Amino acid sequence: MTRTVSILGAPIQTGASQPGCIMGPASLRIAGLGDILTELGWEVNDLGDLSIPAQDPVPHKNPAIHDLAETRAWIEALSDAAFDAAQKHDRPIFIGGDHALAAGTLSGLARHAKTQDRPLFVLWLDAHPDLHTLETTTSGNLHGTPVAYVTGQPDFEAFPPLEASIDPKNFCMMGIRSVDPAERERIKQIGLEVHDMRAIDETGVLAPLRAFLDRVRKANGLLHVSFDVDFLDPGIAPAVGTTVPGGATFREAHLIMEEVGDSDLVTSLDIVELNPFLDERGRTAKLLCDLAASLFGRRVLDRMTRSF
Ligand code: HAR
Ligand code: MN
Ligand code: MN
Ligand code: MN
Repeated sequence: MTRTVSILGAPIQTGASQPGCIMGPASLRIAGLGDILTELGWEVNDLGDLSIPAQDPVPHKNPAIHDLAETRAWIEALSDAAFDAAQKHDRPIFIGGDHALAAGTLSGLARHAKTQDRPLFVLWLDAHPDLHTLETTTSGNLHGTPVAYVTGQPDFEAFPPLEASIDPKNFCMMGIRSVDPAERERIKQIGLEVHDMRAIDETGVLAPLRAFLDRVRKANGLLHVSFDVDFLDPGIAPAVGTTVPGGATFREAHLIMEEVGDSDLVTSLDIVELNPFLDERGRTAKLLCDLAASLFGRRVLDRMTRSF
Protein backbone atom coordinates (compact mmCIF):
# COMPACT_ATOMS: atom_id res chain seq x y z
CA MET A 1 0.00 0.00 0.00
CA THR A 2 1.20 3.52 -0.74
CA ARG A 3 2.52 5.13 2.38
CA THR A 4 1.51 8.67 3.27
CA VAL A 5 3.61 11.63 4.22
CA SER A 6 2.25 14.97 5.37
CA ILE A 7 4.08 18.27 5.06
CA LEU A 8 3.21 21.00 7.55
CA GLY A 9 4.90 24.39 7.39
CA ALA A 10 5.50 26.31 10.60
CA PRO A 11 6.90 29.76 9.83
CA ILE A 12 8.03 30.47 13.38
CA GLN A 13 11.03 32.72 13.89
CA THR A 14 10.37 34.07 17.39
CA GLY A 15 12.79 31.53 18.88
CA ALA A 16 15.76 32.86 16.93
CA SER A 17 17.67 36.13 17.14
CA GLN A 18 17.75 36.90 13.41
CA PRO A 19 14.64 37.08 11.23
CA GLY A 20 14.34 34.93 8.09
CA CYS A 21 13.17 31.45 9.19
CA ILE A 22 9.65 32.63 8.42
CA MET A 23 10.55 31.97 4.75
CA GLY A 24 11.78 28.42 5.40
CA PRO A 25 8.61 26.53 4.41
CA ALA A 26 8.27 28.50 1.17
CA SER A 27 11.89 27.87 0.25
CA LEU A 28 11.62 24.11 0.81
CA ARG A 29 8.44 23.94 -1.25
CA ILE A 30 10.03 25.90 -4.07
CA ALA A 31 13.03 23.55 -3.94
CA GLY A 32 10.55 20.76 -4.72
CA LEU A 33 10.19 18.82 -1.48
CA GLY A 34 6.68 17.55 -2.26
CA ASP A 35 7.43 16.45 -5.83
CA ILE A 36 10.60 14.66 -4.77
CA LEU A 37 8.68 12.56 -2.26
CA THR A 38 5.90 11.86 -4.77
CA GLU A 39 8.49 10.60 -7.27
CA LEU A 40 9.82 8.28 -4.58
CA GLY A 41 6.38 6.67 -4.37
CA TRP A 42 4.92 8.38 -1.31
CA GLU A 43 1.42 9.84 -1.19
CA VAL A 44 2.13 13.45 -0.26
CA ASN A 45 -0.37 15.56 1.67
CA ASP A 46 0.69 19.19 1.92
CA LEU A 47 -1.22 20.61 4.87
CA GLY A 48 -0.11 24.19 4.17
CA ASP A 49 1.29 26.49 6.84
CA LEU A 50 0.23 26.76 10.45
CA SER A 51 -0.28 30.23 11.94
CA ILE A 52 -0.97 31.77 15.33
CA PRO A 53 -3.12 34.78 16.29
CA ALA A 54 -1.52 38.02 17.55
CA GLN A 55 -0.43 37.74 21.19
CA ASP A 56 -0.23 40.17 24.09
CA PRO A 57 3.28 40.29 25.54
CA VAL A 58 4.00 38.03 28.53
CA PRO A 59 6.85 39.15 30.83
CA HIS A 60 9.29 36.67 32.39
CA LYS A 61 11.65 36.94 35.34
CA ASN A 62 14.55 36.14 33.01
CA PRO A 63 14.76 39.49 31.19
CA ALA A 64 16.79 38.03 28.30
CA ILE A 65 13.79 36.05 27.03
CA HIS A 66 12.03 37.58 24.04
CA ASP A 67 8.80 36.73 22.22
CA LEU A 68 7.63 34.37 24.94
CA ALA A 69 3.91 34.71 24.21
CA GLU A 70 4.29 34.04 20.46
CA THR A 71 6.64 31.11 21.01
CA ARG A 72 4.27 29.63 23.56
CA ALA A 73 1.37 29.98 21.12
CA TRP A 74 3.40 28.27 18.38
CA ILE A 75 4.25 25.38 20.72
CA GLU A 76 0.61 24.93 21.61
CA ALA A 77 -0.54 24.99 17.98
CA LEU A 78 2.28 22.70 16.83
CA SER A 79 1.67 20.18 19.56
CA ASP A 80 -1.92 19.66 18.45
CA ALA A 81 -0.99 19.70 14.76
CA ALA A 82 1.79 17.14 15.26
CA PHE A 83 -0.49 14.89 17.28
CA ASP A 84 -3.11 14.99 14.51
CA ALA A 85 -0.60 14.49 11.70
CA ALA A 86 0.94 11.50 13.46
CA GLN A 87 -2.48 9.94 13.98
CA LYS A 88 -3.35 10.32 10.28
CA HIS A 89 -0.13 9.89 8.32
CA ASP A 90 2.66 7.33 8.22
CA ARG A 91 5.46 9.88 8.25
CA PRO A 92 4.68 13.56 8.97
CA ILE A 93 7.28 16.21 8.12
CA PHE A 94 7.35 19.57 9.91
CA ILE A 95 9.19 22.32 8.07
CA GLY A 96 10.34 25.40 9.97
CA GLY A 97 10.82 27.79 11.14
CA ASP A 98 13.35 27.88 13.95
CA HIS A 99 14.06 24.99 16.30
CA ALA A 100 11.57 26.16 18.95
CA LEU A 101 9.25 24.28 16.58
CA ALA A 102 10.50 21.01 18.09
CA ALA A 103 9.12 21.97 21.51
CA GLY A 104 5.70 21.71 19.89
CA THR A 105 6.21 18.78 17.53
CA LEU A 106 7.90 16.63 20.20
CA SER A 107 5.21 17.38 22.76
CA GLY A 108 2.48 16.31 20.30
CA LEU A 109 4.44 13.27 19.11
CA ALA A 110 5.07 12.15 22.70
CA ARG A 111 1.31 12.26 23.27
CA HIS A 112 0.79 10.27 20.07
CA ALA A 113 3.37 7.68 21.17
CA LYS A 114 1.47 7.29 24.44
CA THR A 115 -1.74 6.45 22.56
CA GLN A 116 0.23 3.73 20.73
CA ASP A 117 1.77 2.50 23.96
CA ARG A 118 5.20 2.80 22.34
CA PRO A 119 8.23 4.83 23.46
CA LEU A 120 9.32 7.84 21.40
CA PHE A 121 13.00 8.09 20.40
CA VAL A 122 14.65 11.17 18.95
CA LEU A 123 17.66 11.48 16.66
CA TRP A 124 18.76 15.09 17.22
CA LEU A 125 21.05 16.36 14.43
CA ASP A 126 22.34 19.79 15.43
CA ALA A 127 25.43 21.84 16.28
CA HIS A 128 23.66 22.63 19.57
CA PRO A 129 21.98 20.48 22.26
CA ASP A 130 19.20 23.11 22.79
CA LEU A 131 19.12 22.19 26.47
CA HIS A 132 18.55 25.54 28.16
CA THR A 133 15.73 26.09 30.60
CA LEU A 134 13.93 29.42 30.79
CA GLU A 135 16.19 30.18 33.78
CA THR A 136 19.54 29.32 32.20
CA THR A 137 19.24 30.84 28.73
CA THR A 138 21.39 33.97 28.55
CA SER A 139 20.63 34.74 24.90
CA GLY A 140 16.89 34.53 25.54
CA ASN A 141 16.53 32.79 22.17
CA LEU A 142 13.98 30.10 22.86
CA HIS A 143 15.18 27.84 20.03
CA GLY A 144 17.90 26.94 22.54
CA THR A 145 15.35 25.29 24.90
CA PRO A 146 13.23 22.53 23.28
CA VAL A 147 15.16 19.48 24.52
CA ALA A 148 15.06 20.67 28.13
CA TYR A 149 11.33 21.32 27.80
CA VAL A 150 10.28 18.00 26.27
CA THR A 151 12.40 15.95 28.66
CA GLY A 152 10.52 17.53 31.56
CA GLN A 153 13.22 19.75 33.09
CA PRO A 154 12.10 22.37 35.67
CA ASP A 155 11.34 26.06 35.13
CA PHE A 156 9.03 25.73 32.12
CA GLU A 157 5.90 27.05 33.85
CA ALA A 158 5.63 29.69 31.11
CA PHE A 159 5.40 27.01 28.37
CA PRO A 160 2.27 24.87 27.86
CA PRO A 161 2.01 22.03 30.39
CA LEU A 162 3.38 18.77 28.94
CA GLU A 163 0.97 15.86 28.73
CA ALA A 164 3.78 13.41 28.03
CA SER A 165 7.51 13.94 28.36
CA ILE A 166 10.31 12.07 26.60
CA ASP A 167 12.86 9.98 28.48
CA PRO A 168 16.24 11.71 28.01
CA LYS A 169 17.74 8.24 27.51
CA ASN A 170 15.73 7.99 24.28
CA PHE A 171 17.69 10.81 22.64
CA CYS A 172 20.72 10.41 20.42
CA MET A 173 22.46 13.66 19.50
CA MET A 174 24.97 13.97 16.68
CA GLY A 175 26.98 16.86 15.32
CA ILE A 176 27.12 18.78 18.61
CA ARG A 177 29.91 21.36 18.71
CA SER A 178 28.56 24.40 20.56
CA VAL A 179 27.55 23.78 24.17
CA ASP A 180 26.98 26.41 26.89
CA PRO A 181 28.08 25.72 30.50
CA ALA A 182 24.53 25.13 31.82
CA GLU A 183 23.89 22.73 28.94
CA ARG A 184 27.09 20.81 29.67
CA GLU A 185 25.91 20.28 33.26
CA ARG A 186 22.47 19.20 32.10
CA ILE A 187 23.88 16.61 29.67
CA LYS A 188 25.78 14.95 32.52
CA GLN A 189 22.89 15.21 34.93
CA ILE A 190 20.24 13.61 32.73
CA GLY A 191 22.49 11.17 30.88
CA LEU A 192 21.92 12.19 27.28
CA GLU A 193 23.65 10.23 24.51
CA VAL A 194 25.69 12.91 22.75
CA HIS A 195 28.12 12.28 19.90
CA ASP A 196 29.98 15.53 19.51
CA MET A 197 32.03 16.25 16.39
CA ARG A 198 35.16 14.86 18.00
CA ALA A 199 33.40 11.55 18.63
CA ILE A 200 32.22 11.51 15.03
CA ASP A 201 35.75 12.18 13.80
CA GLU A 202 36.94 9.28 15.95
CA THR A 203 34.27 6.65 15.17
CA GLY A 204 32.43 7.89 12.09
CA VAL A 205 28.66 8.25 12.11
CA LEU A 206 27.69 4.67 11.34
CA ALA A 207 28.73 2.79 14.48
CA PRO A 208 26.89 5.02 16.99
CA LEU A 209 23.92 5.39 14.64
CA ARG A 210 23.48 1.63 14.20
CA ALA A 211 23.71 1.09 17.95
CA PHE A 212 20.99 3.68 18.47
CA LEU A 213 18.74 2.24 15.74
CA ASP A 214 19.11 -1.20 17.32
CA ARG A 215 17.94 0.29 20.59
CA VAL A 216 14.88 1.82 18.91
CA ARG A 217 14.05 -1.45 17.17
CA LYS A 218 14.34 -3.56 20.32
CA ALA A 219 12.04 -1.18 22.20
CA ASN A 220 9.52 -1.16 19.31
CA GLY A 221 9.91 2.62 19.43
CA LEU A 222 8.69 5.43 17.25
CA LEU A 223 11.58 7.47 15.85
CA HIS A 224 11.55 11.21 15.26
CA VAL A 225 14.44 12.89 13.41
CA SER A 226 14.96 16.57 14.27
CA PHE A 227 17.24 18.06 11.62
CA ASP A 228 18.71 21.49 12.38
CA VAL A 229 20.41 23.00 9.31
CA ASP A 230 23.41 24.02 11.44
CA PHE A 231 24.20 20.31 11.89
CA LEU A 232 25.74 20.64 8.43
CA ASP A 233 29.02 22.36 7.76
CA PRO A 234 28.41 26.03 6.87
CA GLY A 235 30.47 25.48 3.70
CA ILE A 236 27.67 23.34 2.24
CA ALA A 237 24.71 24.87 4.11
CA PRO A 238 25.15 28.62 4.52
CA ALA A 239 21.44 29.43 5.04
CA VAL A 240 21.33 29.39 8.82
CA GLY A 241 21.64 32.17 11.39
CA THR A 242 23.78 30.21 13.84
CA THR A 243 26.57 28.71 11.71
CA VAL A 244 29.26 26.82 13.62
CA PRO A 245 32.40 25.68 11.76
CA GLY A 246 33.31 22.00 11.60
CA GLY A 247 29.89 20.53 10.87
CA ALA A 248 28.76 17.35 9.17
CA THR A 249 29.90 16.79 5.60
CA PHE A 250 27.68 16.11 2.62
CA ARG A 251 28.52 12.40 2.76
CA GLU A 252 28.13 12.04 6.54
CA ALA A 253 24.71 13.65 6.38
CA HIS A 254 23.60 11.49 3.43
CA LEU A 255 24.92 8.36 5.07
CA ILE A 256 22.89 9.07 8.21
CA MET A 257 19.77 9.69 6.15
CA GLU A 258 20.26 6.57 4.04
CA GLU A 259 20.94 4.37 7.06
CA VAL A 260 17.96 5.71 9.00
CA GLY A 261 15.84 5.36 5.85
CA ASP A 262 16.97 1.73 5.36
CA SER A 263 16.06 0.93 8.96
CA ASP A 264 12.46 1.93 8.20
CA LEU A 265 12.10 2.99 11.83
CA VAL A 266 11.55 6.70 11.27
CA THR A 267 8.02 7.93 11.90
CA SER A 268 8.41 11.74 11.70
CA LEU A 269 10.85 14.49 10.75
CA ASP A 270 11.53 18.18 11.52
CA ILE A 271 13.58 20.30 9.13
CA VAL A 272 14.40 23.51 10.99
CA GLU A 273 16.47 26.69 11.09
CA LEU A 274 16.58 27.20 7.32
CA ASN A 275 16.94 30.96 6.82
CA PRO A 276 16.48 31.55 3.08
CA PHE A 277 17.51 35.22 3.47
CA LEU A 278 21.03 33.88 4.04
CA ASP A 279 20.97 31.26 1.27
CA GLU A 280 22.99 31.27 -1.96
CA ARG A 281 20.82 30.59 -4.99
CA GLY A 282 18.70 28.10 -3.02
CA ARG A 283 21.57 25.69 -2.48
CA THR A 284 20.80 24.97 1.18
CA ALA A 285 17.12 24.36 0.46
CA LYS A 286 18.04 22.01 -2.41
CA LEU A 287 20.50 20.12 -0.22
CA LEU A 288 17.84 19.68 2.46
CA CYS A 289 15.44 18.27 -0.14
CA ASP A 290 18.12 15.80 -1.27
CA LEU A 291 18.73 14.74 2.32
CA ALA A 292 15.00 14.25 2.85
CA ALA A 293 14.96 12.18 -0.35
CA SER A 294 17.65 9.92 1.10
CA LEU A 295 15.59 9.47 4.26
CA PHE A 296 12.54 8.62 2.17
CA GLY A 297 14.23 5.99 0.06
CA ARG A 298 16.27 7.54 -2.76
CA ARG A 299 19.39 5.43 -3.39
CA VAL A 300 22.22 5.68 -5.89
CA LEU A 301 21.96 1.93 -6.49
CA ASP A 302 19.85 -0.79 -4.95
CA ARG A 303 21.79 -3.03 -2.65
CA MET A 304 21.22 -6.08 -0.52
CA THR A 305 19.58 -4.82 2.65
CA ARG A 306 21.60 -5.23 5.79
CA SER A 307 20.39 -8.02 8.05
CA PHE A 308 19.62 -6.29 11.34
N1 HAR B 1 23.10 27.82 23.03
C1 HAR B 1 22.91 29.04 22.31
C2 HAR B 1 21.78 29.85 22.91
O1 HAR B 1 21.07 29.36 23.73
C3 HAR B 1 22.68 28.79 20.85
C4 HAR B 1 21.37 28.15 20.56
C5 HAR B 1 21.25 28.08 19.10
N2 HAR B 1 20.24 27.18 18.79
C6 HAR B 1 19.95 26.90 17.55
N3 HAR B 1 19.39 25.76 17.44
N4 HAR B 1 20.35 27.53 16.59
O2 HAR B 1 20.17 24.68 17.73
O3 HAR B 1 21.60 30.96 22.53
MN1 MN C 1 18.73 23.42 17.16
MN1 MN D 1 21.55 24.50 16.08
MN1 MN E 1 22.66 28.87 25.06
